[in-house]
Amino acid sequence: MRIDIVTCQPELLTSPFAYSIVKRAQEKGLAELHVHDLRRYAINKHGQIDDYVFGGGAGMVLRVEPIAACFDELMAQRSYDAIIYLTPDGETLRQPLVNRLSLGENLLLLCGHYKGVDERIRQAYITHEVSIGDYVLSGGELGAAVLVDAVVRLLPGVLGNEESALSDSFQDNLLAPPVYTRPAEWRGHSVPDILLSGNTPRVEEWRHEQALARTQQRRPDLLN
Ligand code: 6GU
Repeated sequence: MRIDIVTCQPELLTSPFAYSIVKRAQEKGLAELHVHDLRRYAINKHGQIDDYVFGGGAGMVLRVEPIAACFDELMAQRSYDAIIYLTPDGETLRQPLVNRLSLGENLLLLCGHYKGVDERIRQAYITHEVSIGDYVLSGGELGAAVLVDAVVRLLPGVLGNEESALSDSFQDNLLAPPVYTRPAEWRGHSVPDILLSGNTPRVEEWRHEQALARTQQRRPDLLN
């Protein structure tokens, strides 16, 4: 999968992709990430990309021309399965949407900033508007990093068998069960006996019960 990310703060998107699973996915050639600095498409030599909001009010809005110039250049080179605008008024990102996006070949992400982008960009180019939760961030970059991480780890070959995404919380609408490692006893707190029993079917049964109980307690909304 190739993911292009258009932003006016490219520095915010360097470290999120330089570690761990997303880094490994790139090294294996399973994900190709490209961050594009909107400033390179500025309308004048002062590097202008935004402007005052028509009708008055505080804050600046990203102008159409830099975004259109950048998008047109990218879209002339390949077709995109989704063109996603990261914005607090978008659809809340949940696992089913992540799963669907992970099936694409090329994704194009646009990070909003300040008061947002000119509405005409949304109408002309954007196929999906995505929020990562009900709070306001300074820009779409952290949302883009979250989306990329969630999508890339699902690409075939990225996770090893033992880290398989199939056992993730949310993949089956259940939270993950508790896990333990050595030592079997710590400050008087011991690991549940069943996990030391070697009885795999009973362990799986216990994990399912724990997942259900935890979901019932913490996220009953997931059980409908
Ligand atoms: Cl994607 N962007 C911004 N600016 N704020 C957000 C968000 C995104 N998701 C939640 N809040």
